[in-house]
Amino acid sequence: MSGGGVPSAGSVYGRRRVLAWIAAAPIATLLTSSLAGCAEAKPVPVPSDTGAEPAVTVRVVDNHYVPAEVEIAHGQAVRWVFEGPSKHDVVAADGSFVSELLPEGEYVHVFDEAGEFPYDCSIHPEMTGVVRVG
Ligand SMILES: [Cu+2]
Repeated sequence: MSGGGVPSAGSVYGRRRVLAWIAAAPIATLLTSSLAGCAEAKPVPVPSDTGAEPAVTVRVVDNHYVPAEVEIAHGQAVRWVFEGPSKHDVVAADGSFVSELLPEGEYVHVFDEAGEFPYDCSIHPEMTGVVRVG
């Protein structure tokens, strides 16, 4: 007698292939999502509050925010002055203020809510700053 209830070698092989694929799927998903993280686009720029009178000015000079930490009262504005020659930007971790990449010029943002607002430069992750709003 041949066959009967004994599975053929082919079907055992097939089942192993499926199990291997299931085990590999989460790894593939992780790889895909970490790659997507690298390619993550910067948040949409938030227009500069150009008319506002700034309470403090932060210089954006290669490759630092000076000073990196500023403290203001709520309702006040911070002005970032880009001094070049490289392009930089100001990108809030929460997306509440986001400038264009600028070689020079300025960006102003009015902070209406109290809190701590960390930010960085989208092309120089080592450039970090924080605005503390009392
Ligand atoms: Cu930069």
